[in-house]
Amino acid sequence: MSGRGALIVVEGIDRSGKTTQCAKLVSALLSQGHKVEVMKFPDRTTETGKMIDAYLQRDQTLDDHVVHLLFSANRWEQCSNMLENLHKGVSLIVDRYAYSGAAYTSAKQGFTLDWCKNPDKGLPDPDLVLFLNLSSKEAESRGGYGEEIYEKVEFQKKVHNNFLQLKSKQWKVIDASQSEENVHREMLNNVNSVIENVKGQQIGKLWL
Ligand code: 2DT
Repeated sequence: MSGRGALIVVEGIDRSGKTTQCAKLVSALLSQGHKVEVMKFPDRTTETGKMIDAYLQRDQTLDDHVVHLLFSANRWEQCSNMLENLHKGVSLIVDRYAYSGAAYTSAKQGFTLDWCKNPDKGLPDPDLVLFLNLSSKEAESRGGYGEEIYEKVEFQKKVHNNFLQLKSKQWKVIDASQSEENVHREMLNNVNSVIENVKGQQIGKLWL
């Protein structure tokens, strides 16, 4: 049966394995014959993405509110493209989404989760959020964080707590400390059933 594609988001703190798992998921789905595309936020190639990249690499100082709104704008830029693909029956595997937006900014002083969620309200609502759950300590032990602005264990700990506050009914929490293959299998099982189930369903609006 044809129908719309599923919007699948993969979330987690830095080093939880998102990018590796997204790639494995896409190749497994393609070999099963599904139409699928992978996306990543921030998309560092657009104008907003270049500003975000400069900020993350500490080449440019920006007000924290501005950074937050840039991350959100970077998603809205892709909104019509995402809807078009979903309606064409293409499933999207998205490496980070608005949950990262809210979880990271609200780990900064003076930001509430509620304020952080606002600019992303109305984006396409994911059919499934796979949260790769790993403590900040375990993540750090995977070879240490890099040089970017958020890559500090104390900050990641706050981000992890914030993510858990954003859990909703579409979330599946995956134990990311398992072997790469076990994480993959668990993710693929969840994705396969969601792709089948959403075919006749409308696309919702996030946080509305
Ligand atoms: P990557 O290491 O995955 O490229 O992410 N971030 C991401 C935010 O602060 N807000 C957002 O909306 C998104 C999508 C997480 C780069 C960093 O950007 C953070 C890590």
